[in-house]
Amino acid sequence: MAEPSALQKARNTKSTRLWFLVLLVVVVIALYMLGIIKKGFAIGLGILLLGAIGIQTFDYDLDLGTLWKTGSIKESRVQHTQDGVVLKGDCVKPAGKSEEFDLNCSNFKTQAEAQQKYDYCAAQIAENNSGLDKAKIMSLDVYGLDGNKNGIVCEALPQ
Ligand SMILES: [Ca+2]
Repeated sequence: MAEPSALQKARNTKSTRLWFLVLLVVVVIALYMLGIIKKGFAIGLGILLLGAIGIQTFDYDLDLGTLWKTGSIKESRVQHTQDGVVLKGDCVKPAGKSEEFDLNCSNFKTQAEAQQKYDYCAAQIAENNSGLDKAKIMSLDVYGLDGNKNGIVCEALPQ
């Protein structure tokens, strides 16, 4: 994968994206005040954007296009890892203190269960990141489940 450009880096910075969302809210308000868009539409957009800002301050962003289509926050989550890998939906890494399913080997009963989750998310990552092939995804070990990076996760767990 090529080195991310300065622009890409800026776009991936949490505060940059937060300010971009705030700017969008201001634009929506301005469009409404100028009578360019209708009240209901402005409120709908405003709620979506404020929701995105709220989520932004946690651990992940929302893909507004997906949110618009599915209405599901869970499916619309987007996360950028430190390596610049895009994770989406139920493959985002949970927050540190999150009560939702944490991606540690101790959270799986069997190796097969962990492997299934890993294989599913590895396929998602390949789909959402052009230029990341299977070998590269394996070498990144995004979820920290595969210390020796051989593609077999949680090898200490029972089959
Ligand atoms: Ca392994």
